[in-house]
Amino acid sequence: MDHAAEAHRTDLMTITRYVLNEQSKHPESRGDFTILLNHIVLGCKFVCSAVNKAGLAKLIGLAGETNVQGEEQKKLDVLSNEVFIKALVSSGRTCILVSEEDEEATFVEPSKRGRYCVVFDPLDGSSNIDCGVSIGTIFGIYMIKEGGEPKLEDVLQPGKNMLAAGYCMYGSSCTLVLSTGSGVNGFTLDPSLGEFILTHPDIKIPKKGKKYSVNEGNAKNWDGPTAKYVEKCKFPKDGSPAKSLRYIGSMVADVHRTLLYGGIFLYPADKKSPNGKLRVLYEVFPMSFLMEEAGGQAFTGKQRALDLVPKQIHERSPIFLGSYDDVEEIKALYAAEEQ
Ligand code: FBP
Repeated sequence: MDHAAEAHRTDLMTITRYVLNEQSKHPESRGDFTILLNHIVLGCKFVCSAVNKAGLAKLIGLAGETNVQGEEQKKLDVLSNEVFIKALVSSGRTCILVSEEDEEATFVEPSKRGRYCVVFDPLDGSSNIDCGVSIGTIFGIYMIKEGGEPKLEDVLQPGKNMLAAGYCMYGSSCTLVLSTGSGVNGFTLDPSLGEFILTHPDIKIPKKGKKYSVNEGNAKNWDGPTAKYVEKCKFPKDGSPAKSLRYIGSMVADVHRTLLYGGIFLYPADKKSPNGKLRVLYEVFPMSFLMEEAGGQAFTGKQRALDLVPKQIHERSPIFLGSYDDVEEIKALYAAEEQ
């Protein structure tokens, strides 16, 4: 018997054990973050099981309501949002919740309040729900000042002030990718144990990639630098091989592939959507936080994405994120445009 392999196989690094280890590095910590994260993990497990059995449980299709973005809500959108709101409030560690599905921020009642603000997209990639293509949950965590009365400004902060961010992808396997500000780690749900096990330790995105990910259907509305960049991906003039296009249409899935394989994901502004499509607080910021923690970059076309200061909770922003060198190329094209 290969005892080393056996020892490794039986030495289960669950996400809770991982976060407790991280917590032990902060003697001042009271364990609140670990408790909060466990409630987020519970929400992800619930949504994972609901997504897996959606077709069987009649959870496919529309809920008959429209969200603040003017999008028709899917049954799974509404269910996921409800599960996360209840899990986060019942953690007793949150004070403000911002969800893609709710017009207003939720201020937790004082008796159940804690110091964390959670911004989240309960189910990202709605257009792919009914056809069983990978979708996900995205979240970011801020903390309010000690003893402060929670106010909206506590979430309208630059992304660089986030304490932690992550996403959970519901695909061929269920993978939760998390950063608490010291690197990025991926955990895969072992359905037989009901536990997220560390499978992708210390993820580092390759410095340069062979793939680009964008909805080319919007090409006619793109600005100069974006059009030039995608042209360069397809027809490089420096003798390097052309990049391959990969676009799933679920940000979680497209960013997950980009994080592991390298390359670039972009949802630029265009004449139709002058501020792009993706939302700053619960899509752009968490993914940019993870990308920088993994050695990549995230750029808005004007600035470092994490330096943005949102003015309202559902604000949108263009985004270019991925391998360091690939994002450098698009930054150079925008800089040239400025001159
Ligand atoms: P929601 O599904 O949560 O609204 O997210 C937006 C999203 O689906 C992203 O996941 C994805 O990257 C993008 O929109 C796809 O947009 P498009 O269909 O315009 O390419």
